[in-house]
Amino acid sequence: MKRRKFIQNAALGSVAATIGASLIACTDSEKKTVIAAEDPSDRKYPVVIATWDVKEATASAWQSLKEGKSALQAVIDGCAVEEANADGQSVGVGGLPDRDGRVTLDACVMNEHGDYGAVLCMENIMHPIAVAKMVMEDTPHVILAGVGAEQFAVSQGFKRENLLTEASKRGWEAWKKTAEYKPIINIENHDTIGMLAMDKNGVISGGCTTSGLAFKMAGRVGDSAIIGAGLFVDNEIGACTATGLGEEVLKTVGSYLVVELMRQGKSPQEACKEAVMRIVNKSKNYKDFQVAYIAMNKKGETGAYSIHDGFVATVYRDGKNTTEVPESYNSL
Ligand code: SD4
Repeated sequence: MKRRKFIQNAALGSVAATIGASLIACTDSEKKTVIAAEDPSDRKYPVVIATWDVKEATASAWQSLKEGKSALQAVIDGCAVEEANADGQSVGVGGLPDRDGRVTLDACVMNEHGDYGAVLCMENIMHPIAVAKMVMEDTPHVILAGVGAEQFAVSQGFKRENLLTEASKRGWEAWKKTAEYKPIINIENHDTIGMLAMDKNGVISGGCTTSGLAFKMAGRVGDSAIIGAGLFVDNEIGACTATGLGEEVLKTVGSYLVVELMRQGKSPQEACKEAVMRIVNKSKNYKDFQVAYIAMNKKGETGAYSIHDGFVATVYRDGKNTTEVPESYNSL
């Protein structure tokens, strides 16, 4: 497939820069005025964007938006498609296990109010993203981990099930022969699902769900469910979510960084690129791992950037569900 720039329109970039500059100089109430005063023809929403080639997931989210459900519910419905897909070996059922053979899941959500809920290292529950929403809405906490998260899920009516499929078990048994821990770049071209949705009123929410890195140490938690790392939503500015080697995303608080860069006037694509470059510039071994960000701003413009080729994003906009090939730093 011919590589093309994800969203790169010089005119849009300069408009974004102008708006960003005005936002920096504005008070909070003025910020809302700036956004509300935008020309409606400039709006690029409703829109859904997700990491990797997950057209069924984005279609489900789009359908939910069409039915008038909230952006948050759309994200949960979209991510649930991949959580239930036993063929996907990095999310939900079928996820590759840790080195002890346990499938442990991380997931989180953020809504337009900046509320956040997450589950970490949870076993035996197929839909961690739905549990994360309940943590956000129905508990006094924002994160539940391990056995406590599982118990909470069961108390909310989720059923316990075995998430280790025969295929993933075989993968684990094959891995044990060498037991060499080496995260693979762009594993199976389908990975952690991070999803951002903006409804027809410009309201943004996001979610991220994963089984984490295959053959990780027991108890390992990555970026996906950690606010500011795997996901960040600021309804006044935009949102970002990540995929790839979570340790690197965590150390640079990647998704928060992308949103803050958009606040300063960068387009989603420029902001994703700068956040990726922070990692590239700090890590001598960036050639050995992948990190990718996807983002949207308050106008519904989207962008993405990855360290290596091979990352794709799925965007549903104007009734069209398309796989986009973002720019990357380093062609493999
Ligand atoms: C993690 N970021 O647990 C996740 C895994 C992932 O592509 O996205 N892999 O570190």
